[in-house]
Amino acid sequence: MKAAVIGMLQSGKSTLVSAVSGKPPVPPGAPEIHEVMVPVPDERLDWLTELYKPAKTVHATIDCLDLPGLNFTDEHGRAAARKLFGQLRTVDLFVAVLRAFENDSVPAYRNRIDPRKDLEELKTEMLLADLELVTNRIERLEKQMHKPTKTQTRDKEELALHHKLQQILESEKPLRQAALNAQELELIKPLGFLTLRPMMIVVNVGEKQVGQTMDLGAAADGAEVICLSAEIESELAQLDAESRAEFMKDLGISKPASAQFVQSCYRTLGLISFLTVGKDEVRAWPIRAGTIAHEAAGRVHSDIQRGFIRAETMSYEDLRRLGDEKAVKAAGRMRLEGKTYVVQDGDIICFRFNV
Ligand SMILES: Nc1nc2c(ncn2[C@@H]2O[C@H](COP(=O)(O)OP(=O)(O)O)[C@@H](O)[C@H]2O)c(=O)[nH]1
Ligand SMILES: [Mg+2]
Repeated sequence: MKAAVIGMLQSGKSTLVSAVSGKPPVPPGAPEIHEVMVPVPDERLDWLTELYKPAKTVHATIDCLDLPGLNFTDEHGRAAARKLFGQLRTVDLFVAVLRAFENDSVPAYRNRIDPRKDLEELKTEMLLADLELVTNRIERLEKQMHKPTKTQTRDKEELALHHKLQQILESEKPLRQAALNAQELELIKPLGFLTLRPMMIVVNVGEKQVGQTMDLGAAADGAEVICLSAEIESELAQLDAESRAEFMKDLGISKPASAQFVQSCYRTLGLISFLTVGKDEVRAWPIRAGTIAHEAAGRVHSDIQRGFIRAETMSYEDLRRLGDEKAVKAAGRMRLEGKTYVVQDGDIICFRFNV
């Protein structure tokens, strides 16, 4: 899963990515995209590691792209933003980081601290980028229409669809609100529209606003909004567990940013985790909710999917309650599931296969 962390210049993106990944921050003003793996904290893995004592424990990860800051105030900035948008057409999720913190030594974008306006500007620019894309595509397809080609039926379908998308964008709505069906989505997939992707919002608040929530009103478009101080969180991430817990209590922070951030990403993307256990490895695997056992097997290995026989499944809750696998079996709580079983969050699965 790839999440692109976007926002205006100096909104705290790199500080946030550092806080959630535990890696040192990319220096301000860096012009490149930095890919940083963010492990998904999961208490279940900690407990399972105690039980199985595996050679290694592997957390699910989210790939975060820490991006250079956006600046739409001049032509140079707009061109850079357009180029950057072009590189983000295959990400799964956008995380918009909005500045709400005061800091006299960090110049504010457009000399204002207004997360709602920054969000509106960002959304408008993403809409415009998509509108340009759809308009270009329409032009191309219309030119092609005059020539007899093998793909004419498909082109006609696509053209009609793009006219529909153009209308939606012109009415200032993101394409994720277009209620497209699976076939339509497949047709436009290669274009990678930005506003088709889900978005999650992080408001980077000042030290004194920690613990408060912020209402972004209609600007948020129903997206999930979390408020945190990237600066404080990145300092917390450097501490050992004990002093971190103490500081968090003092500051009134109930959950560290890494957990909040990842949980929001997970919810926004509709992800859950299934688990595998053994002497070699205890591991969490991220999948979309609704994934069936046969597909889940493919995540582990293509051979396992190909030779799938069944999925021996127990729930983490049962294992935790009953203590070990033997007790789970004795209690009749070990299930044999087939290919079409819909995998649940926290399922511990042992795939039986034959190749
Ligand atoms: N006071 C304060 N300063 C922050 C906060 N987050 C980031 N900064 C500062 O703002 C500057 C820009 O942060 P950075 O993470 O590099 O922003 P980016 O350009 O969005 O990646 C740095 O000097 C940070 O120390 C915050 O929550 N509070
Ligand atoms: Mg940065």
